[in-house]
Amino acid sequence: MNDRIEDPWGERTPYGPGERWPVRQDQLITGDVDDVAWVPTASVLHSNGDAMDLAVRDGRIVGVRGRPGDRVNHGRLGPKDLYGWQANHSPDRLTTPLVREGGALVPASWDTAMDLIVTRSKELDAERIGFYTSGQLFLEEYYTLAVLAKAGIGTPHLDGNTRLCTATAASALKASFGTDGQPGSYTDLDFCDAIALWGHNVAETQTVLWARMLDRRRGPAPPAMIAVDPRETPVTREADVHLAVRPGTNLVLMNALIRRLIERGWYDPDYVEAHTIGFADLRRLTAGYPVDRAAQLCGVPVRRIDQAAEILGTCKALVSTVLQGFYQSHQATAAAVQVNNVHLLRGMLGRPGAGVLQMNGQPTAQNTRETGADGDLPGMRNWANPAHLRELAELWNVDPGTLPQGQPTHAMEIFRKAEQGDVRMLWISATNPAVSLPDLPRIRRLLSRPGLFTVVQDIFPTETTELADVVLPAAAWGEKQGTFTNADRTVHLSEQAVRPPGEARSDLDIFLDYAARMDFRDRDGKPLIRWSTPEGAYEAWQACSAGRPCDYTGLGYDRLREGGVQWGGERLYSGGGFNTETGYCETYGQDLLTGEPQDEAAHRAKDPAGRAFLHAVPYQPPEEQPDAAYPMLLTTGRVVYHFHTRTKTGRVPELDRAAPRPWIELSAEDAERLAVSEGDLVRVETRRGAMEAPARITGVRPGTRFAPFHSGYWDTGTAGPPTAANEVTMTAWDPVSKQPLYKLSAARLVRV
Ligand SMILES: Nc1nc2c(c(=O)[nH]1)N[C@H]1C(S)=C(S)[C@@H](COP(=O)(O)OP(=O)(O)OC[C@H]3O[C@@H](n4cnc5c(=O)[nH]c(N)nc54)[C@H](O)[C@@H]3O)O[C@H]1N2
Ligand SMILES: Nc1nc2c(c(=O)[nH]1)N[C@H]1C(S)=C(S)[C@@H](COP(=O)(O)OP(=O)(O)OC[C@H]3O[C@@H](n4cnc5c(=O)[nH]c(N)nc54)[C@H](O)[C@@H]3O)O[C@H]1N2
Ligand SMILES: [Mo]
Repeated sequence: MNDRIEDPWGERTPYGPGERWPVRQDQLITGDVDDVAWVPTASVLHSNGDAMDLAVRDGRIVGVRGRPGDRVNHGRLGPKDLYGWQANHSPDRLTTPLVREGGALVPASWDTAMDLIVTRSKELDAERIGFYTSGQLFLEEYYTLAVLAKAGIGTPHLDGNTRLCTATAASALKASFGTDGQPGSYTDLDFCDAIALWGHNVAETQTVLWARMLDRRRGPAPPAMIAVDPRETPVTREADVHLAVRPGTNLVLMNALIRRLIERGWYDPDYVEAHTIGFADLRRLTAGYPVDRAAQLCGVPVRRIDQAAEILGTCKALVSTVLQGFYQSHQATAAAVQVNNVHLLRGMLGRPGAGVLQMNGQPTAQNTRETGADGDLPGMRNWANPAHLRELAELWNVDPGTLPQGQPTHAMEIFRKAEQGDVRMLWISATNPAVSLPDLPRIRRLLSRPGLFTVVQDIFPTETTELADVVLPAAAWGEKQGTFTNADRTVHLSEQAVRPPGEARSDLDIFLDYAARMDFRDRDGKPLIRWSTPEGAYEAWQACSAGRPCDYTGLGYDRLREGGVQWGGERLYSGGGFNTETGYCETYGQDLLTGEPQDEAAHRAKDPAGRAFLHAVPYQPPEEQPDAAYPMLLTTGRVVYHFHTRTKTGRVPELDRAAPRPWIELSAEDAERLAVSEGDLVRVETRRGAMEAPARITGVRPGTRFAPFHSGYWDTGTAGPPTAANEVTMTAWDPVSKQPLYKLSAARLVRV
């Protein structure tokens, strides 16, 4: 194997259209291979779901290998997966509960810690208690949390960090197709003749998926490639057409592309007629977006938009992927939905090579959404549909009135309630908001409020555990059993390979312990939560999912032991029927400009009857615009070697060495104007705060800066200059999905 730090994608194994992607098994192991036991799992450092085995010797993980037979990766692994498991052994793992005493966190027994939490829970009304969870736990853990929060406590304040991540994927899928669930499959890459990457730096964020794309590009009859990104990245360098749009103009571009498809007749009128509603409005609205107007607003040449339109309009089988360049911007859902529109107009769904992936980011984000740990109702049920609420009440054997009614509280609102004193207990699991939420000065302030009781459940000390009242030590991936579902609906079973350190417990066991101590009961006085193992939780979830789009009933642990399986089959919507029946859909819809929910009568009046919605939305400029004081745009994102707030990858020597510090990207012409040289320490300032890092001169759009968001103060010690990008980002979100606008701040840059 070549050096996966030097070359994150590994050797090419070219293949042609309709052929099977060749196997290439990647492996990294310390010591002798012959004396290890192999334990199956899948990657938890991105959403691709790469299947792998952990090598175990003497009760310790000593390496990994990709699983050649798995449908997702055919044996390949990326740099984070090859090296990342070493974080499990970090000497500073949390091994006992901690409680705050006289200002400091001190070790305590599980009884002491849990008693504090239970006492506080019993003192407070349901609406005073909030839960903020993750996209990195296992399905069994989310489902248990969702049941205890909704039917045990009865609070509407439950959400995941998936709000920051793929809330827009869910919103866009629901808005167009009626429910969440990816229409496409990774195997579409084996058949397509065009790939469009909408705000997705797939080369750095899903390295194995990128390897599959590159292998098609190096084989016979390669697919064309379009990339939309204001920066130069490995993706944009490979693409045939790179649209380096000004941040915040995705919707203008999409409207112009759609106008072009319609005016050139590059659409399938029979498919549109039979399977969609809204075409006339879409045609009327996009007529206002001629290519030259878009070129001006987006800051890209007319010719390049025309080239992209021609590829989209004339290809035979298109794969689109959409991610944070679209989702973390204003009008996020409106823009993401236009990608669905392109596929609907061209009938590019439900057949080999034609698919949309409204991507996930975190490894288990799909499950947060499916199980309702993001606040939605479990099983892609509709919170506004009383029949769906009754189904759940029946299943859990509780009175429907005990479940929270109405719209669930989204994460940004939960934090606002904590700031205002409406939420008095906040239980944070497997996420590090003191680095990952926008406007960190505000987040630190509100998490430190004396009136707020904060529980933080993590595997390491973090910027967030530092602010907690109680810290609970969790078992990590590899130390517990459970399932999770990747971005193309493939479900993997992850087995327990080793024991957790010290007194750390699985997140499932922690939630079960809490439910038992709270003595949650059903209508007949029996325990509300009747399972005590991962498989028991999974079986309860299977029953909950029955008859819904994400039906897991055929996918028991035994079946998953044979390898990853997709729920819903290879592709959704093959027959052209969508999940938009009023009684079945997950949402009655929202105004995509304002986010205002529509009611059942409005949905019924449209009579979608299994047809998909073509939504038309006018562009509005972002609220925060560059001005004299803050003349440029800052956008933020990821680098290939690090995962989020670096709690794992920062503890892995190979990965830490590859990118020990953040940086700030600017174009050569801006650097010259500002007299900044490569490596100079620079400072980005916004109305919220400042961050400092060395300058990097790159192919980013002039007028735009980019900073990775990975580094909290844990990296540098509290005394150092601020390195987290979220010191400068703002508290603002897409009105439909409520996903924050990490990709868009007016800022200025100064040399330090
Ligand atoms: N190495 C690594 N891989 C990861 C992760 C990680 O932390 N590290 N995290 C995982 C998770 S949770 C997620 S959500 C995914 C995210 O995966 P991506 O979405 O691919 O990652 P980002 O870097 O956040 O954003 C993608 C691109 O959006 C571009 N962009 C910025 N502003 C705009 C804009 O206005 N319009 C357009 N069109 N593009 C814009 C940025 O320049 C960036 O290159 O990655 C997953 N995989
Ligand atoms: N500026 C800016 N900010 C962003 C983004 C951006 O692009 N730009 N992206 C956003 C996105 S897409 C995301 S997904 C978020 C990610 O933001 P976070 O979720 O805050 O990031 P992580 O560092 O992954 O935090 C996960 C935490 O869970 C812990 N953990 C890991 N495994 C387990 C486990 O099994 N059990 C428990 N209990 N704990 C565990 C880790 O140690 C870590 O502290 O950041 C968001 N913030
Ligand atoms: Mo994410």
